[in-house]
Amino acid sequence: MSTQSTREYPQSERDWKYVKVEIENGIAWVSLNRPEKRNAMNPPLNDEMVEILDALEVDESVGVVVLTGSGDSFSGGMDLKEYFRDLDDLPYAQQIRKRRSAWQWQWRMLLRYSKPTIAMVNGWCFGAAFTPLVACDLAIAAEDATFGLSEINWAMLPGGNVLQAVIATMNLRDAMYYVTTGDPFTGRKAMEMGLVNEAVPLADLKDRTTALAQQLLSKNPTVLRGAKAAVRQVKRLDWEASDEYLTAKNAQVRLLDPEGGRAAGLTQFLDEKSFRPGLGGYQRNG
Ligand code: ACO
Ligand code: V55
Repeated sequence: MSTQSTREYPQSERDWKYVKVEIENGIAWVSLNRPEKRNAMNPPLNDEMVEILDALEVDESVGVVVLTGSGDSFSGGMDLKEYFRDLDDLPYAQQIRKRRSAWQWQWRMLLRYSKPTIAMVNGWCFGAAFTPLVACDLAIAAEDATFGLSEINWAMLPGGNVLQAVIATMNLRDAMYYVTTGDPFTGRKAMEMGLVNEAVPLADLKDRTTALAQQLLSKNPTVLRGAKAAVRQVKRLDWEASDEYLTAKNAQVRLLDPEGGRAAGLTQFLDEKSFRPGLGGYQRNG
């Protein structure tokens, strides 16, 4: 345990080779950092991302994680040489080992992450980049960013759970169209289809993402963690199971919340009359 830092895992900000991590005012800016290869994801980048997400999850100085890319690209997808061609020549067990670290961070870890995550799509977003994009809770794109499900042009179908991510966000007609044609589309179109929350001019992208991250930082983290987990789970449950789950989840959140946010909110509304949800005014810990 370090004596200079209260952080349990200060290595989250260490010098990574293929990823840049900057922590500022509670926001961890995680940039895929191979701009000369348009941030294509190769096996060592994937290994680093597993370690980084693991470290940031327990880093007390971090409340929100933003995933983005260095230079003019979010990510050009899997590295066609190092992840596909080079792995084809390895024994199957070794291929699986390398593929697992891709899947591990791109959807397994992000889908169940205990802190809110925002994908900030600054530029090119192709193929396997859709998986972490959708596995992040929220997404904001530059309106002129270019998206594409280009797998069809490599005589592949969107594996690595790319298609699962597509179907979780886009409707069947749009999914089928872009998977079969491989046509590129803009950030604006991505917003219209519900693949991202918002599309803004590139010049405003970082400010808008920062404002959204700050809004999330102002919420009760225990409740936020429960709410985002519930959004993912309820989608897969029927009405009876989801009612049971939500009742249990609310009880869990109430028990775990060190701030006692539920009682505080009710007091502000019912007794102090200082908070009206439609008018704002709620003070955390108030
Ligand atoms: N895999 C491997 N290398 C890549 C990838 C990739 N996915 N994307 C870009 N690169 C490399 C290029 O080969 C080039 O390398 P070099 O400088 O050693 O020749 C370098 O990155 C720069 O790329 P350019 O194509 O020169 O850059 P440009 O700005 O003209 O175009 C673009 C960017 C549009 C992203 C283009 O690189 C591209 O189409 N990349 C492939 C995108 C793709 O189809 N990805 C999906 C792969 S399938 C999957 O993810 C499952
Ligand atoms: C893709 C991604 C994969 C994979 C196979 O289409 C195909 C993209 C992230 O891993 O193993």
